[in-house]
Amino acid sequence: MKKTMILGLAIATIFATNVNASTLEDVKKAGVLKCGVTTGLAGFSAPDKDGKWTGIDVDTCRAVAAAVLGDAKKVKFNPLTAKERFTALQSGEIDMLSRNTTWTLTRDASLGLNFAGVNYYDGQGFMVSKKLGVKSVNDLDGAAVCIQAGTTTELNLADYFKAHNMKFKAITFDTSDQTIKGFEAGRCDMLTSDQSQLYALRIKLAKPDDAVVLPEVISKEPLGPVVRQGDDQWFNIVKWSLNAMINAEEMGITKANVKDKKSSKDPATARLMGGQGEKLGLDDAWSYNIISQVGNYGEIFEANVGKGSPLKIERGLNALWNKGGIMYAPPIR
Ligand SMILES: N[C@@H](CCC(=O)N[C@@H](CS)C(=O)NCC(=O)O)C(=O)O
Repeated sequence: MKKTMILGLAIATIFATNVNASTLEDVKKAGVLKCGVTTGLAGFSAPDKDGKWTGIDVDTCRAVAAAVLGDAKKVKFNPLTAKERFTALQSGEIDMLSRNTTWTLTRDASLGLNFAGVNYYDGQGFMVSKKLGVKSVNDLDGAAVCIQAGTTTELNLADYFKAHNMKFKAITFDTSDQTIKGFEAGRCDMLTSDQSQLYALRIKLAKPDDAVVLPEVISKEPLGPVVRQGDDQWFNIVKWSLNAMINAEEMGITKANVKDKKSSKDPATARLMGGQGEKLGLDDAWSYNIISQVGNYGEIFEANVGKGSPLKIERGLNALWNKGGIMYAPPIR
């Protein structure tokens, strides 16, 4: 067992007895949701110049605050590095983690944590300086690689190079800001991270066009919100807050029309609009509050990482299951 895993387990065990099992009660009492996010990654979770956080992960936190507290603004964002994120959740420092975190067996089963769904299907990619003239990662045997510590990115990189009989030298950083600066300063031949993040990082370069994203995608990175094990009610609340946004998109319920949909005669729409709160320990307005204050999944995607954002990422895998993608939520009934 790896040292970090043993540490994680030990912390999970110590805190399991101290952390109140009812996160819902804690959040209601505090009047604010403590959500763990990145230290700053455009499109996912980043503070603007006035300190206002935006991003698809930020909106996932806001959806839970809207469901639980009736107010999407009642979130305290806690910036965390990749290395810090699981300990912060295990220790009770945050109520949920929403920080481009990949769902893996090890994280789900041995850290005392539960993944509550997927809010972005990603995969690991590579970015190189255009002047290297490289077309594929397979041309990069012996390369120095800028990478962030405590990520699946590190593990996949080692797997891929081993499987292709190639060598690399990892140049490791703690934050994405340091990683991109290292790349820009020429400390490495390439930078690797989740593909979505490559686009987010590329626009931070003084000359974004001098860097190219290579075609290879070497892993599956299903990213989603995470909670502590041992609190099924809270697990359900986070899970169904996300599911409500995905179902709303599928049913054509948007921030703009949700008010009219409230009186809809369509049974499925009526169910999403009310009557299910008690099962989650919430007010019946939970899902209405999410959609009216945060929006449906398609809306948060487009605003943060899609057409309405500088990243301009296509829906791709993140399109709904009936629109060519794999984004799929169980029904609300
Ligand atoms: N999805 C991967 C990678 C997540 C990750 O932390 N990626 C970096 C690479 S850019 C990041 O988001 N950093 C943001 C920060 O430094 O706060 C994981 O869960 O391990």
